[in-house]
Amino acid sequence: MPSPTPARSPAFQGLILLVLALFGVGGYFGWRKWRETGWMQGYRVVREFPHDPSAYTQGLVFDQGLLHESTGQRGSSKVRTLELESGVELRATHLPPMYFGEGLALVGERLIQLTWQEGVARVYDRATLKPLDEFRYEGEGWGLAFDGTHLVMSDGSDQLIFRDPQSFKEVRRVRVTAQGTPVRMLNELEVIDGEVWANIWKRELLVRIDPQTGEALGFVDLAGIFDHRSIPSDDAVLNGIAHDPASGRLFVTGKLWPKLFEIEVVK
Ligand SMILES: [Ca+2]
Repeated sequence: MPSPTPARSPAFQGLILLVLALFGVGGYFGWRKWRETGWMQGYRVVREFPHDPSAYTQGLVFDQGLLHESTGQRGSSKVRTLELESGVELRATHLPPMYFGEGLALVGERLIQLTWQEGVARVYDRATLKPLDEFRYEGEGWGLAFDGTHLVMSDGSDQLIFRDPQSFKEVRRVRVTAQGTPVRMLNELEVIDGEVWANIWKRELLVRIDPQTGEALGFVDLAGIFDHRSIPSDDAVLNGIAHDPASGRLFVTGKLWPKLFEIEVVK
């Protein structure tokens, strides 16, 4: 029979709070230092586009002037293709109600969509969104991107998992660190000029990652990009990065956000 858990004394609880506070203060000064060294970059909004405020965005991919988006929530998850300028949905395929859609990547003529806790990646035809195939994997699915050779996947931890795009088998994985500190809660992903960019869950922050070593190359602070007073939901967080390599344009949005932003990264 397990022994009862001893009650925590007020002094013990005070000690825990003090330790947490000291960690918080240390993080604040680390953050300031990063800004001063230019390791933390800012942004400028170039254009705003409409975005369906019912879309619980989990994956975003730019494709020749269109966007493909994966949305979550069991019972309403989809993969859909949108017109960038209007946000109008051109095509959509609903997921079976037990699936919670997550990251999305384009590999040739196929779109690959993760599910959160179902261990299934679904494969669709890029042009029609017709389901073609499925892969199985272990663990949670969060973000997905394609670097031209491998799929890159996040699972909410500090790890990036690289997979073969034909078999979905794991090839390797790296831990993401910023000056030795793990960067956790990596969520939606994008490969940009050989770097992996991730947005961090519940933060308006992008991290730029060296895919070979997992080292953070820098951060982009998106604080203030979206006025959260318009959508008073804790779920309405930044989640969605898409890049057009031809023009260099960069797009971001969030779950339930009524806007999608084209941004420029600035010093
Ligand atoms: Ca993306």
